[in-house]
Amino acid sequence: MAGEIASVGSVILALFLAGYLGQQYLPPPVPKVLGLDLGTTFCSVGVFHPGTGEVEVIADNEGRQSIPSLVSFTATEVHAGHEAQDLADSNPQNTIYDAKRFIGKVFERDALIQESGRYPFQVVNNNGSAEFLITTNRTFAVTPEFIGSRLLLKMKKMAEKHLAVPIDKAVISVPAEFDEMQRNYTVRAANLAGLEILRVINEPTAAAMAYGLHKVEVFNVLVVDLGGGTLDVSLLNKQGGMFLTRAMAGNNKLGGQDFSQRLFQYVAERVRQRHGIQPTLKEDIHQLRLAVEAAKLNLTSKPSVEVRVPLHLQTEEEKVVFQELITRDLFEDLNADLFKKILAPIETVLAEGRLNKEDVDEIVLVGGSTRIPRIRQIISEFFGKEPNTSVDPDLAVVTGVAIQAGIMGGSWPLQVSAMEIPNRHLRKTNFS
Ligand SMILES: *[C@@H]1O[C@H](CO)[C@@H](O)[C@H](O)[C@H]1NC(C)=O
Ligand SMILES: *[C@@H]1O[C@H](CO)[C@@H](O)[C@H](O)[C@H]1NC(C)=O
Ligand SMILES: *[C@@H]1O[C@H](CO)[C@@H](O)[C@H](O)[C@H]1NC(C)=O
Ligand SMILES: *[C@@H]1O[C@H](CO)[C@@H](O)[C@H](O)[C@H]1NC(C)=O
Ligand SMILES: CC(=O)N[C@H]1CO[C@H](CO)[C@@H](O)[C@@H]1O
Repeated sequence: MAGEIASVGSVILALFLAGYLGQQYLPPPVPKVLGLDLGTTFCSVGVFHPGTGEVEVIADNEGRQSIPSLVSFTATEVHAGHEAQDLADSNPQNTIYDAKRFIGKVFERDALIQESGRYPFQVVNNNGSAEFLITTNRTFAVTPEFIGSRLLLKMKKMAEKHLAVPIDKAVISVPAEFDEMQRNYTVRAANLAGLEILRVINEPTAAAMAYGLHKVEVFNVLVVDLGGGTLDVSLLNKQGGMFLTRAMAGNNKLGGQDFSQRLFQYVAERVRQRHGIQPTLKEDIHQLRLAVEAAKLNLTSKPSVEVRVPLHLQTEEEKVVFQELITRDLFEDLNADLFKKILAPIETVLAEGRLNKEDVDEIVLVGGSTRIPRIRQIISEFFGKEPNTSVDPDLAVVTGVAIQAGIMGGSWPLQVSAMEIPNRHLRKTNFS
């Protein structure tokens, strides 16, 4: 008996020692909180690694660090991200995108009808809130927050698979202009995905944090976010180490899609001049749009690109090859008036914040369209200084959210929990 007790005691002692010694050889601590960027067109998830102090934006099996914000319903399954995008052409009425534009919003009756006209899926009015009508082998309505939850669930699973631990806590970003209800419904989307939200932070604040601006001496930060369809400009003020949004302005009808459209119109006209016929076949238009999009992206790094597109035009069997050299100068000329529109909201936030442009300490660029060299030039000429561009503009927000997640997870040297002072009385000025 005494022997047994002694051996139990030594087992406990051995376990204790193993635990103690093991601590020194333990793998680095694993992130406990996710950073989520639930964007209108793309979503990303990142974590802060306490061991290395680095942010990692988590990639899927194919190395992609963002998933498209699409959810597609079939009779048997709900698909999110790239899988949903693959179904968009064959299942357009059940493939929902842009759900973020509807989340937590109460619409006037006419506004909702106007909104819904532009989508291939059906938007229905549930007492002022939008819902999407899905028809597979049965018909049902889903809410914008349900769509959000499927995207968040997908990212949660990507992160858990990559880190090999379950995670049920997160920080999430929202547009600075989101009101309390939109924030609440975004949190609800995360809750539906099995995530507890520790903090909601504004996207421009997150972008500023991605550049480490929470750690350096700056007072005024201007964030320009130019995405596929919208421009958002925010003026942030740092007070006692925390960011306060001082002013917001934007243009919700200006973005990369508009720049592509100008190039598309030009290319379509060149097809007509060369081949005597306007491209009207669906397949031709699709191919031209893909080529225009690729050319636009390439013109960011090259002064010119050769576009080559086989087209049917009219003839059923034979294709003609449309070929054209597109220069960056041409692309800039086609969009000159649109590019100039970027300055109006910038001037507005400076005026509302009662600042001169010289008072802006740092300029942060977010969104894929800020890669366009001419846009960077317009901004740097206006301020007489270079914007901060070292972080990938598509990943700046998720990077900052992951830093905030690291802070919330306690893996931060500073004893702080928040980087933002909420501003409930702010209104956004919209040009468009
Ligand atoms: C719809 O189709 C799926 C798979 O084919 C089936 O499991 C389900 O029972 C069907 N539902 C209805 C309402 O017919
Ligand atoms: C519809 O919304 C209004 C205000 O937003 C609310 O007072 C009312 O109870 C709602 N009705 C239903 C049926 O949910
Ligand atoms: C948002 O959620 C909070 C906490 O759950 C609640 O107190 C508040 O009333 C909600 N606000 C709106 C506008 O839904
Ligand atoms: C542009 O770049 C992509 C890859 O980044 C490439 O596949 C494509 O052929 C390039 N050229 C044009 C004319 O778009
Ligand atoms: C032009 C530029 O890169 N500016 C700043 C970007 O942000 C860092 C802070 O992390 C500054 O030190 C750079 O000067």
